[in-house]
Amino acid sequence: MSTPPRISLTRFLIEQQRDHNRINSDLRLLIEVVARACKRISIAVGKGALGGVLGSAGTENVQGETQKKLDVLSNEILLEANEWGGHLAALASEEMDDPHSIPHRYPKGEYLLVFDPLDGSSNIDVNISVGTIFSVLRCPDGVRDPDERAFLQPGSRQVAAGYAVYGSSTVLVLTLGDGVHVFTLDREQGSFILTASHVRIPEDTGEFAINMSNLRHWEAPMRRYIEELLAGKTGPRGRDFNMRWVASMVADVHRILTRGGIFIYPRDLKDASKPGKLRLMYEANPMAMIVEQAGGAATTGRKRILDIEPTQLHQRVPVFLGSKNEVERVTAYHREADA
Ligand code: AHM
Ligand code: MG
Repeated sequence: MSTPPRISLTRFLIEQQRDHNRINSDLRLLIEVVARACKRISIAVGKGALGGVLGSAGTENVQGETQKKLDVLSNEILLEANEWGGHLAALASEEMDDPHSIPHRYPKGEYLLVFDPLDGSSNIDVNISVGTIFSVLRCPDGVRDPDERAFLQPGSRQVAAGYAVYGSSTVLVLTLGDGVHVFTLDREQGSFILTASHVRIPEDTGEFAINMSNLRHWEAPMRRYIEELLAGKTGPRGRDFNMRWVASMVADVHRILTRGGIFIYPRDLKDASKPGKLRLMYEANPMAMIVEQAGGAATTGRKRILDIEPTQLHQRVPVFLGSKNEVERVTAYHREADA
């Protein structure tokens, strides 16, 4: 019996372009460059204390969160890798107040890249999985110098989305709008190898992921949903549910992609100015595209995430995503309560 060929990310992308006409050479280059940057970030994360990269950078980002050294370093790696290739019109990131223009000395391309360079950064110093999340949009026609407005497009217009998890192995998950594909980093060879194609999230699940410490701040339909899960076999659901919370969205979403589950970061009433914790453009939208492409669902509890018309680069949204039947149930509870 012959072993199946090892398909590298490079080969996968070339075949997507040549055989399926799904991407052009600029988008192929863009994905390759992001993947290369993720390899560098993976190496920096893997060195841990030996690399001198743990701890706080002593600065704050636009959302008033303290930046870790690795947040700053990962942002620089992604910027530097993507500036000069000619495939981008501009970049934006969780760690930068405003979009970053392509320096005039380099050519400009037709795509916009927006990313969370190191998601789950509260886990960096304790050796728990962190990751990178990215979303690719097209620069609107006729816009030469894109500012924040160019990025404010609904998630349904993403042309690609993905994330990397820096865990016990490094994986890169990618969608180009035709299913979800998983690549695992072969550390000896330094290349991402396709290890799962057209991944599907089971429609039913017995696992939920949420930060339970916020329970007292949740809205009524949200409490109803979780109380029913917690009641288990003897409650209205008639079966037991299990809970997992890594506090790294990339790791929690990756578990859901692998074996199902529902991930929730709901709106809470702790701070009325913040409709949720997670950011639409570089957390919710790319993850929603991936989850939908894998047969799951992603809503704010009230509407589809990918249909939101963004108003700000750093805006926050409630996030409910994963196994379809659970996401639909909790969304129905919110709609019933509103009616
Ligand atoms: P970050 O982008 O600053 O790391 O914040 C996002 C993270 C998510 O990865 C994770 O799901 C959530 O924040 C964890 O929040 P909490 O600290 O409430 O558990
Ligand atoms: Mg994040």
